[in-house]
Amino acid sequence: MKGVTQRPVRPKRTSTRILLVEPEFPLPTKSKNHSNFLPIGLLKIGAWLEDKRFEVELVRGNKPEDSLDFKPDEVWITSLFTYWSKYVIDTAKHYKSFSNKPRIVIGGIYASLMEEHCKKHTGCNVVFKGVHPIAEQYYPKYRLLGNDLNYQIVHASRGCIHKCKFCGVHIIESGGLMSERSILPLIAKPKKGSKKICEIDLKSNDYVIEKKNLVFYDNNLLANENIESILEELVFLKKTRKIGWCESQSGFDGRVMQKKPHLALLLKTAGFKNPRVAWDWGLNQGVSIKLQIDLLLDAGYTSKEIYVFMLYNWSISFEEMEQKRMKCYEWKVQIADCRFRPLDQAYDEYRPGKRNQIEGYYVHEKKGWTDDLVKQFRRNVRRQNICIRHGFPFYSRQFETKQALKEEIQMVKLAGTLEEKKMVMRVLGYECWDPMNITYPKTSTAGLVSAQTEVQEHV
Ligand code: B12
Ligand code: SF4
Repeated sequence: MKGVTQRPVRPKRTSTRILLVEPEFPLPTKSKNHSNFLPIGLLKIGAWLEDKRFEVELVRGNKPEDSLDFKPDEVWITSLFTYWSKYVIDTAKHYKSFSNKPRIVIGGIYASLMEEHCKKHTGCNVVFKGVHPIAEQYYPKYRLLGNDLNYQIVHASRGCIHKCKFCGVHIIESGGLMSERSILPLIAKPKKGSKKICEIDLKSNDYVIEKKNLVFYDNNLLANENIESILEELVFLKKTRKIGWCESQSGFDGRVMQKKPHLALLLKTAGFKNPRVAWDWGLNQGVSIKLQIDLLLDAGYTSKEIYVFMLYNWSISFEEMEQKRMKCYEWKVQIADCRFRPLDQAYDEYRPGKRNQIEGYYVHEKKGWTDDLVKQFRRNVRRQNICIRHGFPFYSRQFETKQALKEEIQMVKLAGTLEEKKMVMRVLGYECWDPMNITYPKTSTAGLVSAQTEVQEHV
């Protein structure tokens, strides 16, 4: 399609001023500039363009023409989840209407997964698909954000060794697995007058790491071919207090960890917090998930620090998801629930508080999911995570919202067995949800879908 390219897009020769824009995505205010949401792609593009002497400014959302410091010749917009396409479309239309008709370029995740949709609905000049090879060489220009962060985002690899059916990584980062060799060039800068960063010895004092905490955006960090040496570098930096904590936004690939069990201890010693493993397939994967959790426990993590990613509203039935949830309760680990959306889903109007939501978001009806079941599973996970975090044997809304009196809570605490506690709760007239039961929505026709599922794992 004309106007869609995978070749590294550049500004036009005649352009001098480039506006970088992150659309006004619906993020809770506290998430802005938080490790979860940062326009990292634009920060690298900004570093590259400034290096090439373009005038660059980064803004969020749709700024009125007269509020900007300059009249942009080009507007480069980033995109994120496909189901947030409307924010990108709205932003593109806004800047397209500027009096000097700037050239509009769009890249990022939605642009890479739904390039034709993006071209058609935004009316932009160029849709760029994938990772930008020139911008990739640059250290992100955090200064463009205008505030001081104590963490930085790192990609120690691109791509992945797997091709899971529900995942878009093989399209967005289509070159297969690309592993970085060393962490230092990715996170540090040479001191003035020192050698190039790639020539600097880790044990020397010739470099500085300005942002001490590291948030990894790798799809599959442990699959990196050099993962041992990278983790050993991190262990050294941690021990010498040159870095603080590390966190991987994606889960750790438990299959890799089972093959290389020593990685768990390296992760812990390198300062990785809140480790997550993914349990996307059936209940029969439970034995292996438990082994992975045990490796993390042996490495020194507590069970409630560990999260299990679980994809739901997908090819695993509600009943089987509930059984998986209860396994996590037995193991006392928390669940990070991920609601499935197809890779070409251009909208998501999911409303957690609304019952019988007929439309507005994707429901995987093929496997028996309904709006009620989706919302019930979410609710069950939330209540269970509260139980795990606080060590409660059951969940009660009256306890959570502090409606119960201190004396009543004390009465429940003093009751010996779980059954006795439940009885006291009944007498008090309070809700008492036991995580160890499959919990259907009140209106459900439960049990219609088989509990065990055979799924095709790869595309
Ligand atoms: C880290 C990550 C997260 C993090 C943070 C996301 C973020 N950035 O804010 C967290 C943990 C929050 C997260 C959550 C989820 N995620 Co996620 N996540 C990712 C991951 C691994 C990286 C995303 C990212 O930020 N990359 C950084 C990008 C934008 O920057 P960059 O790569 O350095 O940018 C380069 C290029 O993109 C390009 N570029 C970027 N912008 C621009 C602009 C221009 C003009 C140009 C020319 C180039 C360009 O050039 C840059 C330099 O090379 C991706 C997988 C992937 N590899 O993309 C999944 C991914 C985006 N996530 C996905 C999903 C499904 C989710 C969840 C919905 C999971 C769930 N069900 O709960 C949740 C959603 C949360 C929500 N609020 O709705 C899907 C999205 C699918 C879709 N339909 O859009 C992906 C693609 C993974 C998958 N399964 O396929 N995620
Ligand atoms: S392991 Fe993760 S990143 Fe790799 S293909 Fe599967 S879901 Fe995507």
